[in-house]
Amino acid sequence: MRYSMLAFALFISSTVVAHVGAAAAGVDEHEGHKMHQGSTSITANKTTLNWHVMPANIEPHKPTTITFHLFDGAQKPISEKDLKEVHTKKLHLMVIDPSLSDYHHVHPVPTKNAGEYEVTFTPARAGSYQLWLDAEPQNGQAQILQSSIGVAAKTLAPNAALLPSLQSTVGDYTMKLGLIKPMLVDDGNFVVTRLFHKDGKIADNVLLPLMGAYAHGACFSANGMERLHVHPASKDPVSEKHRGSASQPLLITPTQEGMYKLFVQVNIEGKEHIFPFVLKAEKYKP
Ligand SMILES: [Cu+2]
Repeated sequence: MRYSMLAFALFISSTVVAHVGAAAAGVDEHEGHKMHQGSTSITANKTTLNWHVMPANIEPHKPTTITFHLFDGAQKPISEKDLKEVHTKKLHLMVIDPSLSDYHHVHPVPTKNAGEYEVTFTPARAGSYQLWLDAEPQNGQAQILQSSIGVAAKTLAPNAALLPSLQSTVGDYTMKLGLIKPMLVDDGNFVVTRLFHKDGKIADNVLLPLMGAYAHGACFSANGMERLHVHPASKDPVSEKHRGSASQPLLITPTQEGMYKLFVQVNIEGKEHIFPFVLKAEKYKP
């Protein structure tokens, strides 16, 4: 099989959550990921999800509760039963500060009020946080909702502040990223994770399933316009007893030129680890 066909097939299977929302909307992908304050909606064929995020005070190292209302195009509250489970959860909320250094992946739960959800996280920084919610209605397609909390940041992480970094150490483990070529905008780019123990040996068979996958990648563009949510293009774990290879291939298709912060979240022998990296997306130059 030609590489491009393979890449396309894997693109469909691995990045469906990140891309279906904007594609279904019939909007230009660049537009679909634009950042808005307050509330955002992306139109799908059937149920359109909207959300309204309640203001929250951000104080470093103090638990902050994010509360939001989820409703459809007719203002009807969306309850948990109206949502499909994706990667073992009904809702995935990714929270990131403007410097793209403090990342949280949390799972909002319904309150007793219809369509209301909340989740608590502990920010490491003051200021504002960007919110990216992944949700898929029973009667509709996967959607990405975006908002922010705290005092709006004037600037996002400037490109210059992020230097490419393909190696990251957390606790006893080091993860390295392998790229076969520079990462190109609007192209499928294979980025392969390789996990090593501190003794330098490759750490095979230490990855446990985490939310139905061996790895969850969250990739944020430095300009704040895009968040990609990617999973290994290899087979998902079949049972909780299975263990994954040290090499997990992620397929990343950036639409923005410049720096991307990538967080790879894995479960190493029962303990969650988040490895940060910085990648550069370049325009194709013939
Ligand atoms: Cu994920």
